[in-house]
Amino acid sequence: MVHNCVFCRIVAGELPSTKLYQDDLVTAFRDIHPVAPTHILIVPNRHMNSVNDVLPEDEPALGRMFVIARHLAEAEGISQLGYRLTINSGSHAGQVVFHLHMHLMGGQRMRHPLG
Ligand code: DGP
Repeated sequence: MVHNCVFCRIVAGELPSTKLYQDDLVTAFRDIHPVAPTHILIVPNRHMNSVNDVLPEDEPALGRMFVIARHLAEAEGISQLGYRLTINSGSHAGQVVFHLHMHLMGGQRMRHPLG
C-alpha cells in the first residue's frame, strides 16, 4: 500500500467511497466526479502507478477487472445499450490519479473518443 495514494486508501477503507465490489484482487467504487449516469472505477488492490507498471503476475487482477466490469454493467442495467471502459495511462492521456484504474461509464450515448 502507498500511503499517499488516494485509491490505496480507498481500497484499505481509510477513505470513504461508494464501494460496489471488493475481493482479494480488485475494488470497484463510484467516481467522485461522474461524467455519465454510471461512472465506476475498478482498480487493482495492488498499487501500480499506471499500465507502465503492469507485471505478468498482475494478469489475474487485470483479468478480474474485466469480469467485474461485465457484472457491474449488468447490475447497472447498461450492458445492452453499451458502455465504455477507459484506462488513462500517463499525463498525455489525462491520468490524474496514479493508481491504475479502469473507468466504467454508461447510461447515456457518449461521443466517440477518437472523434
Ligand atoms: P484519471 O483522469 O483517469 O486519472 O481519473 C481519475 C478519476 O478519479 C476522476 O474521474 C475522479 C476520480 N477520483 C479522484 N479522486 C477520487 C476520490 O477520492 N474518490 C473517488 N471515488 N473518485 C476519485
